[in-house]
Amino acid sequence: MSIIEPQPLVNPPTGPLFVSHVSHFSPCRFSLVIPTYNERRNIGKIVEVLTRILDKSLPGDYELIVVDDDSPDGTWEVAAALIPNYPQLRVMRRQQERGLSSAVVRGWQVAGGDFLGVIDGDLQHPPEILLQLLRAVEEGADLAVASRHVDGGGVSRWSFIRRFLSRGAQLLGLVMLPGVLGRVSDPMSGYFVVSRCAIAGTTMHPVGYKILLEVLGRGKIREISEVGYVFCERCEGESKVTWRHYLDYLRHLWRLRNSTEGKLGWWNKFNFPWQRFFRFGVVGFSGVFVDLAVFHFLRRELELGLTRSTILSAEVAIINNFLWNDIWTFGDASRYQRGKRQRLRRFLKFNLVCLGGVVLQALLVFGFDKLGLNDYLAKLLAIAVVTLWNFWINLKLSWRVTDVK
Ligand SMILES: Nc1nc2c(ncn2[C@@H]2O[C@H](COP(=O)(O)OP(=O)(O)OP(=O)(O)O)[C@@H](O)[C@H]2O)c(=O)[nH]1
Ligand SMILES: [Mg+2]
Repeated sequence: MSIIEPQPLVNPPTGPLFVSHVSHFSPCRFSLVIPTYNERRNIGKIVEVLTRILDKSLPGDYELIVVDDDSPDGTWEVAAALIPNYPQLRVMRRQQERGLSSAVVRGWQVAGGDFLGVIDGDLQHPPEILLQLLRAVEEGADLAVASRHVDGGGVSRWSFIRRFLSRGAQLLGLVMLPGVLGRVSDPMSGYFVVSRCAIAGTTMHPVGYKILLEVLGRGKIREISEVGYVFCERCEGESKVTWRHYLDYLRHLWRLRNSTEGKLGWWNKFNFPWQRFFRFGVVGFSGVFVDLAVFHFLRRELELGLTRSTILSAEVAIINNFLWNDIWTFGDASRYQRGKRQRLRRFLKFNLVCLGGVVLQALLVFGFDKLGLNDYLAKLLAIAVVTLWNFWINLKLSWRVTDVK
């Protein structure tokens, strides 16, 4: 009869969520944290795949750290039983704390790596691109993010509601914390590698799921790289995402925004692209004339009705603005997204953002009017706010201009 020896687990650190400059644990090149909760059916597979990949490129110079929050399905136990076959594997069982983001930081706190990473334990993040992320930080990036919103990226079979919520959450973040979320195309990603020195010495205060926000908001991140990936469907186990996580996300944004570091970070990092904004304004101004000219032609020459003429002329103006913005305002970004499909997507997004702008304008005029402002002043103010909205959201969501090198 063989007796399975209980494997020693890593003690969870306590106190502030703080990664030190110099690790007190066995040094290595790369430490990858795998946060888990009820992933007993996935853990063996992911450890096997990651080990196969990392053994080839970093033999003996990496570690996998499973941080499990005392899963009722005994994930930590299953993971610990793998240790004899996987010498690079370490397992932490947390019983006093819970939560994905804090689990990641606790894992990094016991890590010995110069580069620190995180990957989901449910195989939804393709391990195949891990080496690309690692290479990017080795070549000098402070942070390398796996993104669903760049070339080669996407989601496999998300429902409309989930896509909508994900984009809505990003939009809200772009408005509340432009200098943080606007830096990458996929701030919601939970798959990335960061260099230790970029986050060392900073106390983290994450809430909920989005640890990348914390790293972007509080870390010393100068150079960023992105690698496209497709977020796969879960094959085993269940998602832990609930409505509470959306509330956590709001609390997290609010906390980051209000924290001193967050505020400083906001101003320091918020490098408003004035030149681009000027071009966007010029293009928008040209659109007014296109709109009026087409409106005149439709009404006088074709004798179309008022509503049809208004809608058609507005759409022609939108097409005019889109083309100029694509060639001129955001020409540098378009050059990297040349395909017909990509251009069509940009155009549809541009339309949607403009439509959102019209609704926003109506709401603002109504609000300013209630505050007792003169009609014309209310309209002018609303136009100014909506121009900023159109510019910023198009910059980040349609043309995806980020800090990424
Ligand atoms: N340690 C720890 N890990 C967690 C916790 N919640 C989720 N995880 C792990 O974090 C990873 C992502 O969680 P998921 O629930 O799969 O979230 P998701 O991938 O964003 O969403 P789905 O597509 O719905 O699966 C998985 O490996 C989970 O097991 C937690 O509270 N503590
Ligand atoms: Mg998942």
